[in-house]
Amino acid sequence: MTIHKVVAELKKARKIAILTHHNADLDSVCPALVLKEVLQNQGKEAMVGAAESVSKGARRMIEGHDVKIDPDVSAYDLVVTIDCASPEQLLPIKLDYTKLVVIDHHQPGALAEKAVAAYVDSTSRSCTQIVYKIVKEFDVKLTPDMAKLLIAGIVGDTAYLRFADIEIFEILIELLKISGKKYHEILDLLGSETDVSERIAILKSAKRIHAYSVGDVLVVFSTVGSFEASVARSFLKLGSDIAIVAVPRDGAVRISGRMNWTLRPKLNLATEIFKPCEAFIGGSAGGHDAAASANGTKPENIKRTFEEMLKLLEKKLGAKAKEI
Ligand SMILES: [Mn+2]
Repeated sequence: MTIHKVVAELKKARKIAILTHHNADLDSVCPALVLKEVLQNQGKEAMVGAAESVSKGARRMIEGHDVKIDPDVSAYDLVVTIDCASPEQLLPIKLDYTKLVVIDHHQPGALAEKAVAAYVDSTSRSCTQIVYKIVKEFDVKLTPDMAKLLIAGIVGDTAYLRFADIEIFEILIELLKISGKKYHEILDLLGSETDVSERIAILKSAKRIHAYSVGDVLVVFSTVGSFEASVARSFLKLGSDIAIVAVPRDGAVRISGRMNWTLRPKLNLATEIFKPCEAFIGGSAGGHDAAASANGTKPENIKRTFEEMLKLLEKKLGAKAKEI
């Protein structure tokens, strides 16, 4: 899996659809828009689409740009997915794997396996820096708007550079110069008050918490109607070390997990806790060591899934769970 195979496919194609996952975040939709513009500059037809919706946090940053929701991509000769590991994250968009190229930084999932070309680097802190490298393979000059979008994508997936590595800082120096903006001006564009509906979701979910101590690790489980990632992050701020939040839907379930960064040497949330539960939720799981997600078709199994996850945590952490 090399970057060159992906670049070769992009250069060959004439009409390209670039797709991002449900509730598209900064690290998916911003680089997608940059890649689109670069391809258009090469005389190609290109479009960006998101499955279901674009996240609130990203909408402000991409104002004035065109992102199609659940587009029909059957007429495109190449479909590129950005920041997606599993096909469920792209539903209801129908994919033709014979035209699929995957660019991602999660643990390699079902999408990359089936694609004609894939570049998946799970050591990369953001998908945006991978797209930056791909864009560099084309003979283009980045515009201030492209630079701004790339900075936003990187900042979005590194918790405001908290998890940035040297490569990211090097890229950022170049991008900030091109953008003509000061770093705080970009942060201002990103920062927005948490919406009241999101705060209500957090409080409602807090009322439904089941909390456990597993040795000295505090774990909470809950359910919510939406904003599950934001809810899980809030529970970490409340004091838990691991927060797992499920969204039951009609015939579908999404689960989001967040873990305190300091537990990384002991535990990989995506591969050791979420992945083994795929059968219970009837779907697939993926993500990173400290942030995982799962999509499935069995909302009736949420309780069983939580029980199984707790058992796995007990095993991994070598302690019995006690309800708090
Ligand atoms: Mn990402």
